Amino acid sequence: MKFRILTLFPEMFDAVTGTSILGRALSNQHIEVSCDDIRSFSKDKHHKVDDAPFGGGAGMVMKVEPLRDALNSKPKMPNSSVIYLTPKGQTLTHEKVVSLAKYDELILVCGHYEGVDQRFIDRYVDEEISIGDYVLTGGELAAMVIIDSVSRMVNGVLNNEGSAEEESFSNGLLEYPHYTRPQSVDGDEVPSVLLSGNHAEIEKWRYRESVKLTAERRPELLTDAQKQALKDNFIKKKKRVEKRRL
Ligand code: 4HQ
Repeated sequence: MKFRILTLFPEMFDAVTGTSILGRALSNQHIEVSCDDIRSFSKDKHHKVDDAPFGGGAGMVMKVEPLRDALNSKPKMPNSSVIYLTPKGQTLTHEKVVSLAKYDELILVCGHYEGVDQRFIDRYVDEEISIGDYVLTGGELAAMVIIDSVSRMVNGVLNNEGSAEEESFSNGLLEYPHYTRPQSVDGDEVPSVLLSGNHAEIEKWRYRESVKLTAERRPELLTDAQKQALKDNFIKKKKRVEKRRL
């Protein structure tokens, strides 16, 4: 997977290229990250990349020509998508991350100020993506979220092959809790089932914990079958309590 970034701040991307998993993915050539500095494509004597909005109002708008020339400075790969990061875009989800991982190249356009001239978006952008309902100072952090989340879906990037599948959202549920040594810390114990060595019981326990946590925090993620299973379990427990009382 190749990530090509159009940005006014290429140095910000050192944050993702240096770190553990992505650093290794880069050296293994599972992924590739390159930046094109939009400012270097300005033909203006002051390297201007923005201008005041037509119609008036606060802030500045990024000009079409430097963005267009930065984009056209290298050929696109055949299976590539041009993405503009903006709060107006489709919200990023696990499903969206998985579908983006099918491309060979993602070209990530990072805007600043009030955003970019609409004519650049209309002519060159394939899709607009938002990483959430809040406002950033620029698209760079959003682009890094795309790079990070999409990279871990690329074959070979995670060394532990199972771990992309087992985590939150891959099965549509929030993750079960994790524990490691020591078995007891400040009087707080690891749930005993995890020490039992009974893998079928451990798997059942983890699945139930996932469903319980999802019901508490994100009930909208549960399927009808999972909600029904929770109810049935609740009824069974109530019946057991009633039996004990008799
Ligand atoms: N911005 N998800 C404004 C975002 C953003 C988001 C990027 C701020 C674009 C012009 N991008 N610039 N939320 O807030 O992707």
